[in-house]
Amino acid sequence: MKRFKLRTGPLLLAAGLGLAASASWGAESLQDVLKRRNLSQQDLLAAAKTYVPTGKRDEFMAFSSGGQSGQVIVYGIPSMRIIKYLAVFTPEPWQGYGYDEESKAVLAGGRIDGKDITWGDTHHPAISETNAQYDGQFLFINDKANPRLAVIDLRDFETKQIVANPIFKSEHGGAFVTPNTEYVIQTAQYAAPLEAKKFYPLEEFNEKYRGGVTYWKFNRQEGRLDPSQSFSIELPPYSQDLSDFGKGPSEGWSFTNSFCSERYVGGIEKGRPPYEAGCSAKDTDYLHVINWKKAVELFKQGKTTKINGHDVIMMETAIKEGMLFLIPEPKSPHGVDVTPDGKYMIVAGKLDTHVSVFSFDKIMATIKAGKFESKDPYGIPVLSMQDTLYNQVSLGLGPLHTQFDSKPCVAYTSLYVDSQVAKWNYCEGKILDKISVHYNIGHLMTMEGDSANPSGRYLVALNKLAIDRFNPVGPLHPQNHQLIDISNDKMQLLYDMPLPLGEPHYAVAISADKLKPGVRYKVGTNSRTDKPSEGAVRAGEEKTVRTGNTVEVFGTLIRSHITPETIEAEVGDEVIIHLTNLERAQDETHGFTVSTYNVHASVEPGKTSTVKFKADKEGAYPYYCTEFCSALHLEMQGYLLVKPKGWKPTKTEMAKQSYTEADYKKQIKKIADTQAVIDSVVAYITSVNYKDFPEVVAMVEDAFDQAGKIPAVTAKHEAAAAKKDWENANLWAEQVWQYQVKTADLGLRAKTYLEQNGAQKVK
Ligand code: RUQ
Ligand code: CUA
Repeated sequence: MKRFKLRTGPLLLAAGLGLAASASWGAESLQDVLKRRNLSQQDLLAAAKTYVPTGKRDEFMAFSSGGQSGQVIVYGIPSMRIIKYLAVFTPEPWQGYGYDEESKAVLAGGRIDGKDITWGDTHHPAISETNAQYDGQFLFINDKANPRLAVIDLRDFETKQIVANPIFKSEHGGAFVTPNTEYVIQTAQYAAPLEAKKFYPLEEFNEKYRGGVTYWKFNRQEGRLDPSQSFSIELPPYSQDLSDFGKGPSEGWSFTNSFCSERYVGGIEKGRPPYEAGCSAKDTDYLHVINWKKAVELFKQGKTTKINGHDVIMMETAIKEGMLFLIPEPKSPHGVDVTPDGKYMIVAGKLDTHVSVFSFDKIMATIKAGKFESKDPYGIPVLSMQDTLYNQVSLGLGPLHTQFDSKPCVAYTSLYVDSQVAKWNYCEGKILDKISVHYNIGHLMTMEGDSANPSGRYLVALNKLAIDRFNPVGPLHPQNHQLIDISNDKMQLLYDMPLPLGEPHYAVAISADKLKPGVRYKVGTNSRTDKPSEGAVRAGEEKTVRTGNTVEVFGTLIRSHITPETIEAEVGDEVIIHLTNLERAQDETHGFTVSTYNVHASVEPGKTSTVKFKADKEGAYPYYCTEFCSALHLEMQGYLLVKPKGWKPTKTEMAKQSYTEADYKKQIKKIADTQAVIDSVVAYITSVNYKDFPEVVAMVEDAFDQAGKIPAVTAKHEAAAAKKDWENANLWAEQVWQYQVKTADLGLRAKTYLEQNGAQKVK
C-alpha cells in the first residue's frame, strides 16, 4: 500500500495503540459499566436522552449570554457540548478579536466618551425573527454595564457591529426584537441624566434623572443597526427592566416593566434607609405599555428632541399622542413575556409569589374607553390592574422568567427562591408540575420558547449557583445549566453542564437545521465588513510596499507557507501586514502572529486579515502560523527583521549545506512514488460524480492550486542539477515533494469524503 508512505510513522503507531486499548474495554457489558460506575436505570435513561453519538450532531443550538465575559457561548442541545465562544464585547485572542485591525474597528464602535471599553456584561441574546419565528440569520446581544448592543451575523458567527446607547448609562431590557426584526429594543435600567457628562445631585433625581427605551432600527439587507433611523422615548426614572414585543394581535406594542418606581435613591451613609428597603416599599411597580408603531410615526414626523445628537420623543409628547401607558404590577417584578399567540403578557413577581397574566384585549379596551385610574407624577395615564388582568397564579417563591411550550397555554416559570421550575397552564391558571433545580434559577429557556412557535422538547434551567454540583475549583464556582426533558407530563432532569465563563443570564435555542453558516469566504474578504479587503492579493501577486516610514505587506497564506518569508523594516517604521488565506478546503484556518508585538489574526479560508504595529525595537522577531494546519505547520514561519537606522550588511551570503548527487537521486525516486499515489487518487476522484459535492470541489481546487506550482519548481531543480548545484537541486526537488504531499493530502481527504458520502461511478 503505497499511499501510507504519506502518513508518518508515529501517527500509525498511535492509531495502533488506541485500537488495542479499546478492544480490551469492549469486553465490558452494559451491566458491568452500570455497576462499575454506580449508575441507575434512571441515569441510563437520562444518558440515552442527552447522548449524541460520536460524529452525530445536536438537534438544537443554544446561544447563551456569556455574562461578564462579554462573549456569547454556543452549545448543542441535547448533548450540552460547548461548540464555540463568540467574541463580542471583549478581546478574544483565538479569533484574533481585538488583535487584528478588522475586529478592532468593530470594537471601536463600542467606545464610550472616546474610551475603549474592553469588557461587557452580556445579558439577553435574541435571534432575528421573520413573522415572529426564529429565522437564524442574526443574533443580537446587549451589554448592561456599558449600554451597548452588538450584531452577530449567523452566516459566519462573527460580531459585525457594536453600537453604544447615546443617552443611557446602563441598560437591561434588551435585546428583544419585533416580529420581523425591524427594531431591537433596549431599556435603561438605572436612571441617570440623559445628557452626556452632565451632573445633577441626587436631590434632583425626580426632576433630572430619567429612564427610557431605545428602538434601534435594524437594516436586514445591510445586516447592521442604523443609528440615524433609531430613536428613544424618555421615561420616568423607574428603573425600566425587561421588555418584550407584542406579536400577532399585539404586534405594534412593546411592554417594559420596572422596579423601584418609588424613585428611592438610598444613602445609608447619611443615615437614610438603604436601597433595598426604599425600592420595595410600595406594593406595585409599573408595567410600561408603549405603542411603538405610533412612536415610529412621531419620529418620522420629527416630533423629537435631539439629546446628544440622538432623537428622543419626550414624555410630554408621548403622553399627548396617547402612546404611553402604565399598569401597576406586583412589586419588584422581573420578566415580562408575551405568550406565543400574542394575547397575554406574563409578569413574574420576584418579591411576590404571583405571576400576573395581563390580557392585551382588556388593555386595549381600557385604553379605548379612556378609563384611567390615575396619572403618575409625570402625567402618564395609569390603567388599573383590575381592568387589565386576565388571571393571577401563585406559583411559588421568587418567580422570575417565563417561557412557553409547544402545547397551547403551557408555560414554564423559574422560581429563584424555591430553586424550582413550575410548569403551569396560563389559560386555566393552574400548576401542572414542579421540578427542583440546582440552585437558584434565573432565566430558563425552552426551544424557540419566546417565538410564536415554540418547539417544546427541552428546557434549560440557567442556575445562578452551582454550590456542590461539580468538582470543586476554589471559591469562584461555575454556573450550572441543567437540561430538562419536557416532552412528557412530568419534567425529568437529564444533565448538569458547568458554564465556566461569566454569569450567563439568558439563552435562546434554535432548531439546528435553521442555521446554515458558510465554511469559507470569497477570497479576499474583510469578514467584519463583508466587503472585499483592500489588503487582499491573489497567489503570485504578493508584495511589500514601503512609503515613507510605513512598510505595508500584501501577503498570502497557504499550506504550509507564509508569503513573504522575511519582512524588513527599520526601527520606528509602522508595519502593516495583510494576509489572505488562499485555501478553499473546510477548516483550513491559518493563524498569524509576530513575536512580542501583541498582534494575532485568525485567517479562515478566503479571509483577509490585517495586523498593524509600530516596529519600535530593533531585532529579529519570528512570525508564524498559530493553527496546526498541516504536517509542516511548524515550518510555516518567517522573520520580521527590524534594523537600526542606516544599518549596512557586512556578510552577503547565506550558510551552505553539503548535498550530493546521491541525495538528489533519492529525491527524484520519492517524487516518482508520490506521483503514482496522486495519479491513483485522481483516477478515483474523476471516475465518480465528484462535481456533485461542493465540499470535494473545494478540496480539488485547493489540490490543483498546489499541483499547479510543481512544473515551475521542477524546472528549477532540473536546471540546478544540470549545473551540478546539488544544494539547489535537492532543495527545489524537496519543494516539489512538499507540493505533492499537500496535493495528495487533499486528494485523500476528498476520496474519503466521496467514499463515505456515496459517490457514484460515472462513465
Ligand atoms: S436577568 S435572572 Cu434577564 Cu439580566 Cu433575569
Ligand atoms: Cu498554517 Cu499552521
